[in-house]
Amino acid sequence: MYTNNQAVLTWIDKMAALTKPDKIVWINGSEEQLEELRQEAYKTGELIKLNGEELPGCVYHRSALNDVARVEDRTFICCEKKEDAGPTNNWMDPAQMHKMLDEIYDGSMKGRTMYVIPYSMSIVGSPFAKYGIELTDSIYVVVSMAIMTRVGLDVYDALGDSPDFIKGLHAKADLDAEKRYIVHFPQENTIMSVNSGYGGNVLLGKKCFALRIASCLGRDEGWMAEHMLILGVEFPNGEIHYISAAFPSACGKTNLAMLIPPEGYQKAGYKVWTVGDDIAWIRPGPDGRLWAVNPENGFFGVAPGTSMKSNPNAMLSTRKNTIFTNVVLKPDGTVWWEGMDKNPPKGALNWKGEPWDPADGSKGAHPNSRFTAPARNCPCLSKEYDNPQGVPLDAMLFGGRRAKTAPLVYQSRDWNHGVFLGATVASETTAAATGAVGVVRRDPMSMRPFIGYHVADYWQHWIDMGRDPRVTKLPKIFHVNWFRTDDEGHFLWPGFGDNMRVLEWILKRCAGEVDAVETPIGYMPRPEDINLAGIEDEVSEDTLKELLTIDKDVWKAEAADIRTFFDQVGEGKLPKELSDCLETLENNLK
Ligand code: GTP
Ligand code: SPV
Ligand code: MN
Repeated sequence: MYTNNQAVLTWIDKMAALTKPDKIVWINGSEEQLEELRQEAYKTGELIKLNGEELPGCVYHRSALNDVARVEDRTFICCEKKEDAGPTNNWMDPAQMHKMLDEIYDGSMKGRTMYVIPYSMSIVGSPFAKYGIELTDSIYVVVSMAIMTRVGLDVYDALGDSPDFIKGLHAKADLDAEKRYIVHFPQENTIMSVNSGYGGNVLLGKKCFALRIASCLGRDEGWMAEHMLILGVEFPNGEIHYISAAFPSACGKTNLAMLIPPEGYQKAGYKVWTVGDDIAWIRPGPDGRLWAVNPENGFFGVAPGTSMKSNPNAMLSTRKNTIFTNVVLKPDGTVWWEGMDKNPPKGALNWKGEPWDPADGSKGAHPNSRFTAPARNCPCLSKEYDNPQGVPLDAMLFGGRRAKTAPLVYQSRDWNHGVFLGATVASETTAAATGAVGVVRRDPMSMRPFIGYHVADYWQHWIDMGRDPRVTKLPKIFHVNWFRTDDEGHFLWPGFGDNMRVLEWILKRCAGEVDAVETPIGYMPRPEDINLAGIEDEVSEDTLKELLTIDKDVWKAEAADIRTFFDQVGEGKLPKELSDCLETLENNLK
């Protein structure tokens, strides 16, 4: 026992009485203790030690075959009133849910160990910091939380006697998909996850706490929890400007956060610095601007497609002390995934643990296979990463995978219109969640699976932040789309490092240094203002024009679809500012 905090002790006793573990181990965050646990997990096969020469400190992990992504249909927000969870969340009465869960958890840790993990989201003791304790029967969860969050005994010191921590209970139970539940009780600051061992369902500091619960805290306390990367663009004169960007799961946040500028930009002295790749907590600073921190401490990144070519900073982040989940395991104790290079290994095991023959056409790594890497490993980690105040935002970006509709980039007319752009984001679904892949759905602010309350109230919170007297200089809001395709389905825009060309236009707009064209949907670049130097062969003037074209008929259909969406989810609470924006859009398209 490392604390006398009664709220902590009483709750742990209660959870132990329910789950009945053979023993309880208090995690202190030390490397010695973590190494002991890894050794134990090597014996049971829960973890596999990787090649210590090539990948020092790295381990391999497989989750169960039916347990490889977030389960949105089994994720619940159990607030008192159903109408407060809104139409985008599953809801059940809290008492009824507790009753059902208690039966599932009852005795689920018999013969197992319960680990007590004290962790902080953002820097312990900082104004942004929020504390949590996760109880789990999985060593994989312990070692993952130790990478993804700040785990340590200083959390108990910072907490003192306060009951103000987020309670998280995770039990693997039988990994029965029919009894898998990821449940949030916002009014009890409690998260309960059972019958899963997949990252997003069980690393409770991440989506469950830092987005679903934190979005409720942000609404009540006047700040924002968003599914956003944070990056800094350094100009040749040394000035750094910060941007946050929300793209849905597996739609490019990690890649943009670690962008390497094209050669011409590098020669001129441009650099990009990573502050975060998935989650941003944002609040007004003393200067009237919005300041953002990354509450996490590591990257839980999509493996497939990550290569020394597409994202060398991510690759280099995974060369030590990293956990690889559901990728290909090579006979030499290293790892591989589709898109890493063009040489699929022979004699390797696929993500299921079966001998894998690349020639048979099957995928070796699961499309949602992931790496869990310490942020410290990242070569382009921002020097502000550890700044408890965070960084001031010049721009916020929204975007998604849209094959047609959305142009490469456009700017909102003002904050409320920017909220409209975020509220109406649509994107093709990906392998990050179970269910069909490639289906276009509305994903407001890329937060659809992560908003802990009614989506329309969440939009209202965004509108309210825009007129908060503490905020005197708001970031400018933009929409980007790296995924527009031609008629054969090829991407029109090279993306990745070349996205720097779009960031440059965005920051010039923020500085008032470049004009724009007013269009029915917002401000768009003049084609000559997007720098194509060095990619003229790949992106012709005609291609750029196409990327910056909006088809009126397509947009009329889009506006109609937005109206349907607003009707479905508004439930009489749709902020007037958003319905006004929709009317303006419809009129502009006439
Ligand atoms: P989560 O961790 O699930 O939240 O995902 P993410 O938003 O961080 O996505 P990530 O950066 O991992 O990218 C997911 C997939 O999109 C990868 O397969 C990338 O190769 C691909 N991708 C990322 N950026 C671009 C881009 O600019 N253009 C294209 N065409 N693909 C991209
Ligand atoms: C996402 O799906 O947006 C992720 C991975 O970042 S998970 O932690 O599973 O949510
Ligand atoms: Mn994410």
